[in-house]
Amino acid sequence: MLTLWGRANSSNVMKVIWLLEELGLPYERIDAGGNFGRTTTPEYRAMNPTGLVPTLVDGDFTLWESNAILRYLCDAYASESPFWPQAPRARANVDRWMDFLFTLGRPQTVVFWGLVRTPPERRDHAAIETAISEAGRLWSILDAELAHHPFLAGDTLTLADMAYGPHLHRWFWFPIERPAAPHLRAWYERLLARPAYARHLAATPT
Ligand SMILES: N[C@@H](CCC(=O)N[C@@H](CS)C(=O)NCC(=O)O)C(=O)O
Repeated sequence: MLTLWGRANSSNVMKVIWLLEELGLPYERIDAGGNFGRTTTPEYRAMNPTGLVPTLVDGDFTLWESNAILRYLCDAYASESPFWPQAPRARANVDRWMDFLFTLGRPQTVVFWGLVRTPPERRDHAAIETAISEAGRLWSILDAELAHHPFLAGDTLTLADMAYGPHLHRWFWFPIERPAAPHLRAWYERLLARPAYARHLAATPT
């Protein structure tokens, strides 16, 4: 049995849940991080010295870093799956988009923390506005890519879509003005049509 440590409202946990659900793998999830705590205990730190979530335990194997977990699950349990294709160029394309999330994640995190996790009286509106503008510019890069195919890395769902899934929902949920991005919106609607996405990733951000 796989065990996933991490609270269900963490974007990095959500993408792992989504993959587990898409693959139909049995797993147990243990709430940890945020208000649940548990990540400062010596037991948790022995599994994951960063004290962050998620952490995956598979028998005597423990793994942290969400993208590494996604790749491990595909390799170990679904090596023929199109989620992480084996052909070098197709795989590199998926990896490229997963890595680009580190760039987009910077302004997106400022917006998320500013609008969701910070009380209104303590918000840095100038920083939030700058981040909205930068995130919008970066999401537009995905919008342009999605003009050519229905999913981020091609014609089928891959780990690239899963990596962005939580952030995409938040982007459309934020009460902000966004640049027009029809392909991004169509992609979001396409993801919402997947039961696992609708159920686990499209809740109100908290
Ligand atoms: N690069 C790490 C980042 C993990 C991370 O930052 N997790 C956040 C939640 S999204 C966390 O643990 N925050 C502290 C907490 O929840 O207690 C990954 O992708 O797994």
